Amino acid sequence: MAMLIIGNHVSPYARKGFVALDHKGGDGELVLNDSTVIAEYVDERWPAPPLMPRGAADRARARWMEEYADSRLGDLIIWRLFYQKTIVPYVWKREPDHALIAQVTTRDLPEALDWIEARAPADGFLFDHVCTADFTYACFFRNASLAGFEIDAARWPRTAGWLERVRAVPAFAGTMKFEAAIVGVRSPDRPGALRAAGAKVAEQSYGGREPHRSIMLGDGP
Ligand SMILES: N[C@@H](CCC(=O)N[C@@H](CS)C(=O)NCC(=O)O)C(=O)O
Repeated sequence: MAMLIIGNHVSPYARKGFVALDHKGGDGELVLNDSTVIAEYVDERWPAPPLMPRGAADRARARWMEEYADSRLGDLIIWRLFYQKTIVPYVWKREPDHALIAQVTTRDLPEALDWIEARAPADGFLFDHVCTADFTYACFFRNASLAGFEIDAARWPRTAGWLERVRAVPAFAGTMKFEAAIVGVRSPDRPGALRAAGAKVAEQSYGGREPHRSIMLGDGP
């Protein structure tokens, strides 16, 4: 099994790729772009255990659930909340936009969680076995947690219970030690920190020594 994933476990998109690969029990050298493309490739290339449900209708539903998370939760959790709570103060050394943080945590994310709660499984996973779509939600809410937002289990019990089950899947749980090794660590020191934590890290680093302006937001120092 041969794949090289460029990224680290603090990105929900990169984490999705690592989890998909670890769920199959592999590692390697092939370069692809986009977490959805990577997870689907991994699933097609190494079919067991499956990362998509069986049946065309469920597979279409799984892709929509994943897409909602990648776009809507990506916008709310990564580009607004995580960006304002971590990148702006600690990387750019600027005062975060507190009004934007308040809007996301008190209005936008609760609305998204109401949408998710209506679709979250009462037990088990979204489909009959854990799939990329389940992992994707756990990835985004892991970043919400790193940015200080936890799911209120009294208000969204199905979502909270479901994501707890997803986090316990070994491929996902296994990412925690790598995340812990790099949170707060500067980019040039991350390969060493990851190796010390037992991760397989490529010889060549694709990370720059200094942070660059966000391509996605057109924002920087
Ligand atoms: N659709 C892409 C999104 C990947 C993405 O946006 N990653 C963020 C990090 S979480 C990034 O590359 N940001 C770089 C930037 O803002 O310049 C995927 O699913 O892999």
